[in-house]
Amino acid sequence: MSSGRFDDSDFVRACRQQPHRRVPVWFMRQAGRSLPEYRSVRGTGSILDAIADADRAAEITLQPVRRYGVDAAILFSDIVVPAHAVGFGVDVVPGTGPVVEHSFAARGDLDRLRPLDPVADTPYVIETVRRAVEALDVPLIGFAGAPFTVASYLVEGGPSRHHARTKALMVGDEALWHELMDRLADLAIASLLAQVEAGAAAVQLFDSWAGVLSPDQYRRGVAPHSARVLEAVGSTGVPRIHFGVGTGELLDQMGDCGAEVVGVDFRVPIDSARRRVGPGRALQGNLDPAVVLAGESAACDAARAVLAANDGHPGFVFNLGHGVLPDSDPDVLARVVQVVHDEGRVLCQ
Ligand code: 1CP
Repeated sequence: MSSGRFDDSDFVRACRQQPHRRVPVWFMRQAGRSLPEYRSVRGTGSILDAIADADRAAEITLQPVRRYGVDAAILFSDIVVPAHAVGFGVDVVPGTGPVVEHSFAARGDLDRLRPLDPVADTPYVIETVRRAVEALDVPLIGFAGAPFTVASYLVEGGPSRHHARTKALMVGDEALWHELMDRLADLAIASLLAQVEAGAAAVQLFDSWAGVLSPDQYRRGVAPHSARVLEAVGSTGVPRIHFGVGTGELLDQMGDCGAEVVGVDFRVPIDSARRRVGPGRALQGNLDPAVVLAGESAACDAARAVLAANDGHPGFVFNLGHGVLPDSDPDVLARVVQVVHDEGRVLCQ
């Protein structure tokens, strides 16, 4: 399989480091609270209800493409959907994020993580992908949470700053840790394969919280599992993006996990990230989302600095260094898209 009718899109070609017309751009969390049209269809209550409603979820997926003219859409869903769907007992609380009823603490909790059957357990995800792809004229990015980041919610019971219990399990009971990571890798693989089958033209593996780990912890406890997920999706032929926050010291290892594209947060300039990741991988990033709050001129200047640090390299997808902040002005983001499209250079090698 390949990215099908989107093989010639700027986004897919940039992921593959092939010559293309303009620097592609999309934003993590481009759908969401910063958009008035999102707030008007989102409804109240758990986001899981909106995700389970394919009509609403497909509409929310399309909104940022209409609004910003970005080069890719991202599926409206959440990283905890597979764990929720197999009955682990996780909800997403408005204003907080994922919250787990009984956190993962002992071997017996593995039984609460049976394999995911995407058709039976998450038919709404497949339906949302199908509907969105039918309506879109840019590629749709499917996604999953990487095993470590999903594990951090299941073990901590909710959002956490230090991820201390998760790290303690990782180093204190390695056997159980690897079994937990295996189960979560299986969930991610099943979910990603189903999304690609339904029409996603690329996938992103979100390891948002991997930056709390030392290089050695990452090597022993995390990298093999993320690599297994990425490798399993490799058979589909769609580009794979591997993203984390605060991962400056892990970029070399993340680049070795098999993805075509490595996501870079705002802490590491694109040129130094390229040296750390090495040749053969495209990069995605890395405008600081906070700069968007500083207004149009500051945001556009910072976007130009990101473009300058990339210096025309064809293996580059413009994005934020993390997700759009809820208070962002959509007009500023729209201007950033224009600047990237008008001023970004793509030098053919
Ligand atoms: O309406 C709401 O309830 C608002 C918040 C929200 C949204 C818009 C949550 C709760 N999830 C989502 C959708 C979502 N989540 C998307 C699709 C939208 C898009 O990107 O345009 C995606 C890709 C995610 C992925 C996700 N969920 C990640 C990885 C990306 C990242 O930002 O690092 C993570 C860590 C989550 C967990 C999560 N879900 C929601 C919140 C507030 C959080 C973070 C909580 C925390 O700080 O730990």
